[in-house]
Amino acid sequence: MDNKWIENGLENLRREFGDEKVKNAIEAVKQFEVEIPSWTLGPFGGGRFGNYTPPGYAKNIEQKIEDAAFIYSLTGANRHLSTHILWDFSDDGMEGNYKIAQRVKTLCEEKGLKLGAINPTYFLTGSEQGSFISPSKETKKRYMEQTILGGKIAKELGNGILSLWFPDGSLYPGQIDLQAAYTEIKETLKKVYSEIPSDVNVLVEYKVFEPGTYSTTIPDWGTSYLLTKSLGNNAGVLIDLGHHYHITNIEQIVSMLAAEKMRCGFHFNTRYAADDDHAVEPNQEMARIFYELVRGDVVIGKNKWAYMIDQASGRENRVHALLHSIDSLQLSLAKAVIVNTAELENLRKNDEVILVNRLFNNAILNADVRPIVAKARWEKGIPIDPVKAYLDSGYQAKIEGR
Ligand code: PSV
Ligand code: MN
Repeated sequence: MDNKWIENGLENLRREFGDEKVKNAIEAVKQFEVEIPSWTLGPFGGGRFGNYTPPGYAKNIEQKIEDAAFIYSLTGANRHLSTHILWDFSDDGMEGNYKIAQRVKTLCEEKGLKLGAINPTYFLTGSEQGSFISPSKETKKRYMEQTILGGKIAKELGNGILSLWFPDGSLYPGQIDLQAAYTEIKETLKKVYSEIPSDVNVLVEYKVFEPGTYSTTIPDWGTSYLLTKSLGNNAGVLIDLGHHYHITNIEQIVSMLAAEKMRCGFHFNTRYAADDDHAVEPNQEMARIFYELVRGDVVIGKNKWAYMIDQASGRENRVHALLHSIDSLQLSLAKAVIVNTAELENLRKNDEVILVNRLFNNAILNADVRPIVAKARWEKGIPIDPVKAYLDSGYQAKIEGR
């Protein structure tokens, strides 16, 4: 990848998609921001393969921040670090602690990072019967308090984003009262929302299974939508790619939420079987999702949604996998931006069913947009190939000695 390769590539793309589209794609890639989660850098996801954890994984919050800052120095895209309250801001894994959050914020700032989305942790000790639907009053109270604390941290120390994912659900038909569970989570959410600063963007994530195998209390985007609508204007749906049944048209979910002008969020990853949480690949589905995000004008600018990579690298080195994911997201974004929308409209008007699909896929599937992403990086003054820069840097050997 040298300058000549970039310029020749850009020339080909300009010829096919036009100067304006290519310029816009470079700009979009430069501006796109995505958070990485602290827990992906740590031992999270281990336990399989005889407790194998990839060499060099971060053993404490300082190391997580060090790795995130290294990734940021190569990508310029992940200024914010997303944190989980009971993993990152707790002494005992039971309660959150504001003072620890303050310390983590300071540590982030010392490395040029910022605190990103705050995630209350509802799925550790004591959550076997759920969190907000737990029959144990103490458990439920503890989780409600943690949520309110999360709202305060998001507002005062973070970037105003609070992401909620609940493990509530059931394993067997008849185990819980499904209607009561829905009502309980709805009413409890309303109570905590009223105590969260009104400008905090509260995102409610859904998941069709896990840990519930028969039911989860918030199984799909419709449920999330109903719940967040009942809360207020600053609540929105959080989509995670791996949380759907197979073949779900996820980009259509994006299109509807964008059309509703809801402030939402997206957790990126790749899945083959279920919620695999693999690193992001630049596949067609991802590019189609980005097409709808771009179409909804929620990727950059004042209406942008909250974006995070939610992956757990079981085999692959953490830093390597996250760099690969950011690269994949930028490629997918570039493909989405260069779609020839004017010609798409013309073909639609003429009901050219096949031609419209071919035109769409010229960008989404066939275009080599690597020169766009490389140019964006070159203009930002960062390595044009961050994965190679990491491999050449000796950073992996360094962290394996930590
Ligand atoms: C749940 O599977 C999830 O997607 C939620 O976003 C959690 O916060 C995250 O993964 C980590 O467990
Ligand atoms: Mn998620």
